[in-house]
Amino acid sequence: MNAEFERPEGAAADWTIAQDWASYTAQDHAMWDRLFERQAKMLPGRAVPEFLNGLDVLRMTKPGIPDFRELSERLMALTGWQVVAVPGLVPDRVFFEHLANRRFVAGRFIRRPDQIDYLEEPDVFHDVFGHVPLLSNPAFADYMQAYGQGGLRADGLGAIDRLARLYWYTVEFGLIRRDGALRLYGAGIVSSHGESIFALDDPSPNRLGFDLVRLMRTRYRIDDFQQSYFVIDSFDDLLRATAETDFAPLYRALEDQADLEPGDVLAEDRIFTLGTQRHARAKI
Ligand code: HBI
Ligand code: FE
Repeated sequence: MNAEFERPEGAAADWTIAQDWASYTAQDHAMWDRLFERQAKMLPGRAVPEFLNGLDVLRMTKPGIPDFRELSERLMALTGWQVVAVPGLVPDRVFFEHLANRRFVAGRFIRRPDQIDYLEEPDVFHDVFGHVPLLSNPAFADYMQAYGQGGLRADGLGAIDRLARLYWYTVEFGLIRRDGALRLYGAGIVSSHGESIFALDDPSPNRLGFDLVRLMRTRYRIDDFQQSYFVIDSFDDLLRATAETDFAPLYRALEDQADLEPGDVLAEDRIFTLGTQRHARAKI
């Protein structure tokens, strides 16, 4: 997926840097608070309760950018995970290696005011607000580690692009069914004001049942809201579907199958919503 790029000066061999929490300015913390309040107001009743509970038990509800050391201490006690700072995107293998060892890598910088609704590289708000709360949930925490281990194996099989789709449509943009309703759990959704409304309420996107192989065939968009979201039944299901599966034969079988476009719907899909695709079409 990502080509070779240089490790910045000052980063350790594993690409980590110090968070240097004391060097955040008042403006940095104010930007976090602004983003936090906007999401915290909207997410009750939309995000899965485990996410909201994670914000609570990790004390992320207190103002300001979290100190990774304190966050890691609480997370370590709950599920054995840590949060470590990196300068930005890291190479795939480095990323997988950290996850396989229950370390979540997070950007330490925060977006500028003109980037409040969209930025390309994950900042501390996306990485920490979006990803960290669910790491307090044992099943999800195990899933993330299994993903990292699977990534290292996928690398050897030339299948990182396939596996990256799994991450995209679950960890970043996943929906979950709860008490007959759909709820958000993907970090890319819960950290985005626009997409946390769009993903649940807009008639445009498809909402389809999770199916591991189907999802690894499906291309995704990085420049706009998703055209399809995939719905899991539970975090235990997600963990089981991946940790207990040998991906090697799946990768081989996928070599003979054409990729699916982001908005495609198949006869065998479990359809929660058949989207109008109005949003996607309006952009072309
Ligand atoms: N690096 N910092 C960072 N954050 C990511 O989410 C990330 C990454 N490097 C690679 C990567 N994600 C993906 O390419 C893998 O999921 C395949
Ligand atoms: Fe992310």
